[in-house]
Amino acid sequence: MVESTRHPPVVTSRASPPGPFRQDFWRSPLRGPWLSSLLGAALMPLIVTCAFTGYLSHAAYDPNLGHNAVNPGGVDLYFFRWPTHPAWLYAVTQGLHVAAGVAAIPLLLAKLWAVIPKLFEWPPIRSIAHAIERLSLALLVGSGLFVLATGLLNIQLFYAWRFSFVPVHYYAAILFLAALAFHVVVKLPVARRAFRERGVLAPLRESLIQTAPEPAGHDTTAPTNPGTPTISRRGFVATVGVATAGLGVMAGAQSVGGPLRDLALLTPHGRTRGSGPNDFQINKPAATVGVSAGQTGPDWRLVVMRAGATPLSFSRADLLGMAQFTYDLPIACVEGWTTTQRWTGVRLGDLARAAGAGPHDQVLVESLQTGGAFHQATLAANAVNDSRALLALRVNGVDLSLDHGYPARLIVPALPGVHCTKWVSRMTFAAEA
Ligand SMILES: Nc1nc2c(c(=O)[nH]1)N[C@H]1C(S)=C(S)[C@@H](COP(=O)(O)O)O[C@H]1N2
Ligand SMILES: [Mo]
Repeated sequence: MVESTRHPPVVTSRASPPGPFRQDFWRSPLRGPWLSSLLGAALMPLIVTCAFTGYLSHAAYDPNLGHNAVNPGGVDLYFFRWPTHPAWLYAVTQGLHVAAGVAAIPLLLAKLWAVIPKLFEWPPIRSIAHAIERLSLALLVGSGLFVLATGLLNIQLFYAWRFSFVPVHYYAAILFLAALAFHVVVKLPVARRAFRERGVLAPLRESLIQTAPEPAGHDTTAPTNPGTPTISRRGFVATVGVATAGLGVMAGAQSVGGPLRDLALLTPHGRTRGSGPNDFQINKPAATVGVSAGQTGPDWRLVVMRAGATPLSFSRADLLGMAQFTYDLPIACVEGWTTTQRWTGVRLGDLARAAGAGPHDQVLVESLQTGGAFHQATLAANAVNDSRALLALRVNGVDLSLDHGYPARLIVPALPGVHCTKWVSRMTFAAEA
């Protein structure tokens, strides 16, 4: 028998167990290198967006926020200081991160469906090269699903695990990107050939009747025993595309206001609670973190000091007696939701001067809340010195509600929501390291 070099005949090992391990088990005529390549190519811009905005998010978390930012081995991988202009910067980068990640889910599932015969290859290992390829695919798929799943659970506020989300999501993403780079290098020739032979988009012009299987061969996902198509490639790709766009819009809508906001159907912070001045999204209500009205009553004092110097103490009336400023600023959460409100309060710069802090001082802000990752935050000097950075006392013309941080909370332009500490009790200025 003469083997064709282009499509050598399928060698189904006699030892191959029945069912999915037999290549003729997988019958969809849609599967093949062209479909896998198209879905892979479509995933790339979403993955690049997630990777880039994820990196930016870690940069925005700097400086050290209660050890939440990831600085491997203490090495600062962020070669720039996160700016405080424009105020909506983090709302955009993190909104994109979450929208692109959510939009990738249907595409990734479709891609996995397209290549699933590879999972059941028999014999499982044919050579050392084959073993390396399969191991890299296991890493790629495993880390990819893990990064998406942890991200998805995080934006649903579901923390039913014991590890800390930030470093785990971060390192899994690095593993994924490394495995992806390897995969792209290995598969680029396959994709090139599929697109050259079939056209990049030409198969999308075929109707159901014209839908023919890709040629089967050794080491391909194209079926050796194709069934009759029940959907055209165009129909399949359009279905996945609509799911991708729809989920992306629903996730992205929580980063915008106005009527589009109502499209944020699948995320807990999508909708507002009512029409009152304090009825916007709440990340953690006071009761859930153990902050009570008793602690925030008339006896509450804000302690402000420069490290090592005599502490100053302010009552809420003292703070209201200082110069008040009002700005429209967003809270932009790492979970990909944003809400812009009108905040009124004291400039951080004025508190810094009152404490005798220098122009290059950072500030450690601590909350009445005792536990939890966000009971404190450190702001860099550029945030302290931004004239719109406030210790807010009021919102939309009324006192802050307890859930939004009464008696006083931080609101800082362009920083992640985690830096907007609620129920502030102490601010300590110190020179930046
Ligand atoms: N003390 C304290 N401050 C906090 C938090 C917290 O859990 N505890 N959550 C932060 C996070 S993650 C966000 S997104 C904002 C949300 O503010 P909101 O609850 O007023 O909407 O508050 C920040 N301030
Ligand atoms: Mo947040």
